[in-house]
Amino acid sequence: MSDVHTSKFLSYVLRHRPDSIGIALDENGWVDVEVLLAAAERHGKRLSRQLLERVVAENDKKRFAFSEDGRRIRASQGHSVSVDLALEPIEPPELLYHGTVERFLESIREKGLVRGSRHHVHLSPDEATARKVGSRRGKPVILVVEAGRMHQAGYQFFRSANGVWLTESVPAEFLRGLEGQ
Ligand code: HQG
Repeated sequence: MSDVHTSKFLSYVLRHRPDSIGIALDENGWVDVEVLLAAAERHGKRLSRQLLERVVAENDKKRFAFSEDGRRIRASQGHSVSVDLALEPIEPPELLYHGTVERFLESIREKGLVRGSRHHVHLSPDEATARKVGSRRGKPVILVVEAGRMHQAGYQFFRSANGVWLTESVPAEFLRGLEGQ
């Protein structure tokens, strides 16, 4: 399998549908590498430990990680299945960014940012990353999130292993447009 195909396959089974190849994730989202390789093979996807290692190391967004002992693998964020990534809440920077598109703005102004089918709302540490996230859906619109003020108000923030900031929701009062956009 190509690296891109492997990354898409891993996203699907490690974030959304482990049951589609008959595996279960543990409560922290890990699965044994040997179990994953055997299950993938049964479902017609021939992977190797070497291919997984390359995808973990080289994936553009570092979507996957091995456990410290190298025996297990998980997605670093983006799950829709229930997992506890055991992330510690940490203090966010004053400002974070969210990339979206025009057609969602009316609803975002009304409801704030909501997590939809994912566990958390995903926020970017910088404008350029937010722009890339928004571009997946069309012409990007960047929203500025007053994360420092949210944190003071008691909202929790987490940072995934690949640097994505996560929070449960962002009420509209903490959002503003990017100046000069
Ligand atoms: C929008 C990718 C209407 C929100 C990326 C977004 C990221 C609302 C979409 C990661 C809304 C959700 C996550 C509201 C939020 N009304 N629309 N109240 N609140 N939205 O894909 O942030 O490739 O679940 O603006 O790089 O786009 O998967 O979230 O457009 O890090 O590794 O609803 O996914 O990473 O879409 O992207 P998503 P996202 P991966």
